[in-house]
Amino acid sequence: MEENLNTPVSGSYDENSIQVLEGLEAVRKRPGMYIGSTGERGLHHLVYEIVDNSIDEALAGYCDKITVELLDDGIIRVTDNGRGIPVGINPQKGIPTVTVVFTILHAGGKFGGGGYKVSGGLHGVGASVVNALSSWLEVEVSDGKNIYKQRYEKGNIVTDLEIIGTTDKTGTVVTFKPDPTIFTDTTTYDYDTLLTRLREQSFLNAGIRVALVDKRTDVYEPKSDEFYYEGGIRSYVEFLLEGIKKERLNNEVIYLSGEKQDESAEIALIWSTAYDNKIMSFANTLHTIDGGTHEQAFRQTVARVVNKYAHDFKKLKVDSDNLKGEDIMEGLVAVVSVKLSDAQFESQTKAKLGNTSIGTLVRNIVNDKLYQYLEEHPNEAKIVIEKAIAASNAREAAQKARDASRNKAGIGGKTRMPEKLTDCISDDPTKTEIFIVEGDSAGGSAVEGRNSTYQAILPLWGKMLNVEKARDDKVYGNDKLTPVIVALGTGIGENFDIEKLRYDKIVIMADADVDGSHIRTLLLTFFFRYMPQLIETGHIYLAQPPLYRVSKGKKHFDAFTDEEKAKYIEELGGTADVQRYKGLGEMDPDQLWETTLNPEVRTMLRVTMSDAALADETFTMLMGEEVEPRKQFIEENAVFATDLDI
Ligand code: TSJ
Repeated sequence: MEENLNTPVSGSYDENSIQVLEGLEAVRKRPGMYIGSTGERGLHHLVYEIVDNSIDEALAGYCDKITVELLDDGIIRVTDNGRGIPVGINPQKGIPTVTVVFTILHAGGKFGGGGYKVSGGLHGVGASVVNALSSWLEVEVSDGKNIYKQRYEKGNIVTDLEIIGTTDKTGTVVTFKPDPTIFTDTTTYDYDTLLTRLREQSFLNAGIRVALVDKRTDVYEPKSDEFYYEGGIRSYVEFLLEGIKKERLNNEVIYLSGEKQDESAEIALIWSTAYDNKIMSFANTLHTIDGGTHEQAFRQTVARVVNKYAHDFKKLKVDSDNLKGEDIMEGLVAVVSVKLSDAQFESQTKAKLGNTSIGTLVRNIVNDKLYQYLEEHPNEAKIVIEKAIAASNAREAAQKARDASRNKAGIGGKTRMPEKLTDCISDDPTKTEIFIVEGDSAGGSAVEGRNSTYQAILPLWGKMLNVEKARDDKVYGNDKLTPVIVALGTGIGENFDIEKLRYDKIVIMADADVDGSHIRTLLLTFFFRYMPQLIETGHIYLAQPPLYRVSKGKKHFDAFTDEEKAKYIEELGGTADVQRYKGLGEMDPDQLWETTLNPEVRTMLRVTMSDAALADETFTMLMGEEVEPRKQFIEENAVFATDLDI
């Protein structure tokens, strides 16, 4: 049949089209049934619904560019360079296929071709729903010869499918305006919401170019983004890793995949230095926010494989010990993407996958291929296991501390303070100071030398710790830190409440030697992980006991560094008596007051978040097996703090 410009492709409408209109009327009556909600989510869902069709065309291998444009007046335009929706007459309906797509409910997938086979949940309900919920919608199809166009209003056909021009290109353009009488909350699209979703789709469908262009003149500056990820979900994991700003523990993203019958699974993962995990799962490119069989299988099997490897290669101290799943998951960044023909979605939000067979597939892939990866990368395996052990120790320490801070209430509901705390007289938390002191003897001098009105002293350990003898996890894992938590009064973790802080300044007072550095690392790590707000609000300080006293006659200076010592000697005419201060434990109370406690003369360093983060890194590293590098590291990093505060 010869088709001319502006000639209807089909004749006027018969009983079929009346049926059509009835179908879409149901969508307008109960929109929530078809798109979940008529709020902001539903509004955005319209775009995804259209874009999904272009992605299907890309997956079928006929399209490599999709563009989404935001236009004024709430109008959206989606363009692809696929084959174009077929314009020929559909034999069953007697009208053009493209018209079927837009006017008959659930038309998607029912009309031949390679696309549309993946659908589930709200996905794939199709273009007709979008059409029904739009004030108007226009489709333009280029088939390499002609450009066809049809217009609809509220789902009703208002123009026949007409040829409006000629072209040597192929593709589909759909332009629509969501109906404000349906989307009563808002008809304003959020650029970033669309951006996130389109980026996600680009990751999950490697090699497709997706552009988002904001052309609205009324509200925003014009802006645009374009995605193209050759690496697929590997790129996704890299992207997530960048987002959390943590270091990687594996050299590269681990990629596992497999398929069986009509099911396939792809997994990309990497461990990082983060304390939580980020595991994103997808079924047929839909984000399964509530997880499901595929995600659960992944989590369980990663834990099982790491444990099995740790046992097989004797990486755990006690044979019977198993690392907990949550500790193995710490720092894990992963994307699990499965494809299956008959996806079953559970839960209210339809965002949880229910198919059991896909769980089996994921389990088999992770069991075989992750184990193999660990075998082939023993250094990475070691780091992953050490990280899990560190997580386990930290978790246990936190639990103990939490228990301690819950059981602390004494008579009359007043908190019973730790026995070792010598408190100050004032209870004005804007003026008081607490010195956390290393060792009992230093504690004794500090108690005598302090200003008892506003300075409290808490000795931490009975005797100095020896780095080589006391494993960090032992120190960290027992309840030695409980008195600190109780004395501060704030509680820790999610129970932390800065309003309950009992002191203005929390001063860590330890020697400038290896043991002192060790204690600073432990305390800073603890504050960083469980009371970061104390650091953020500038309450944590490091006392700076001087290293030398430089004196000549009646004049004397305290020097905190070798450079300072040299400077003072110079100032005193080139010769002076130099006395090296011994440890805090050997200072008498007056000396301690004069050099370290007295606000008039002392030097203290206020700890910043980056200091504490560094301590935390150090700590994680200290969890390692070998003593020598640990000791060396401590010596090289004996000083942490920066901001001077006198
Ligand atoms: F469905 C829709 F209207 F929402 C929509 C579909 C919107 C947009 C922007 C694009 C598309 C779309 C559909 N792009 N490409 C296609 N391809 C087909 O519909 C198509 C073309 C040819 C054949 C074939 O078997 O020859 C099969 C199909 C499914």
